[in-house]
Amino acid sequence: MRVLFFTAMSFLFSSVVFAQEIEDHDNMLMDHGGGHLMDMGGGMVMGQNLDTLPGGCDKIATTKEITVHAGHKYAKKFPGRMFAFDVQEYQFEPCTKLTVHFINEDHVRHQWMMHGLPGYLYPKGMFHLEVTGPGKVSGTLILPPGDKTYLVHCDLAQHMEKGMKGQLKVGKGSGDLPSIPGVTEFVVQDDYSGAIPEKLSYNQSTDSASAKAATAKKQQPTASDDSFISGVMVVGLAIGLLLAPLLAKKFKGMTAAEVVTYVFELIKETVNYIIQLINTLIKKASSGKAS
Ligand SMILES: [Cu+2]
Repeated sequence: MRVLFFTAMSFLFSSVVFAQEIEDHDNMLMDHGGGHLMDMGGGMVMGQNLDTLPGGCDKIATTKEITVHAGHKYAKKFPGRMFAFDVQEYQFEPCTKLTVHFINEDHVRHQWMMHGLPGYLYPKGMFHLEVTGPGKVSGTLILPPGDKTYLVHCDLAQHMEKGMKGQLKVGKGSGDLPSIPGVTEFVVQDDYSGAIPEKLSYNQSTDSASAKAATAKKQQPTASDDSFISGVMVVGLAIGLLLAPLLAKKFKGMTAAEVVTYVFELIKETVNYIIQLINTLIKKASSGKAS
């Protein structure tokens, strides 16, 4: 009897703890129409479609359910990444009715957003689940026909770049998307060697990814070089434009030799003026000290 009591109590306790940790939004969502469901607690579903067949689907081919976990802890196995889904790649039959249970395990906002769906069925071609803070939200859509790879990601600033990115293939898919953690190569490979990029020895690297990155660096001038050159050019052009009318007036009717002489005189005068100025300042400073 006591054992039963303790079992019951611990079950109750653990379910309370679980409820506090992961908030289930599914029963709190309000249907706003057009497949848009939302509650005040940060749970949201957009592009929900329970029964409208996409063009080209005669019937629902099969019904599937997946649970997607999102959180910082799933990124730990991907060096340099901050957020991730627990699974990066899915594949389904065309015209599958898919229910996604999305569980956010972080104390920030995360999304599971799918792109490239038919716009006549899904607003902006998106199906989108969102939870703020630890919580769960579920949504359903019907996948289109044909072979296509769809991007799934979290659209919050920098979350995709930090690893929260995956792909969902319908049928055979249409190839692989870049920068899917653990699936495909990064588009821009970060370099953690600590070396200053400009001084990198391009031949020393045996790692193919960093060699590729090095080649890319070699081919393109760096941004700082570009801006320096254009900066000098802009200043030069501005000075030239300002001085051109003045000089043109001054040099009118002069021969080349006269112009050169004039410019030399100008420089000499300027230098003399600066020397005089410095002398005056030194004199002032020393007389100040003496008195
Ligand atoms: Cu996120």
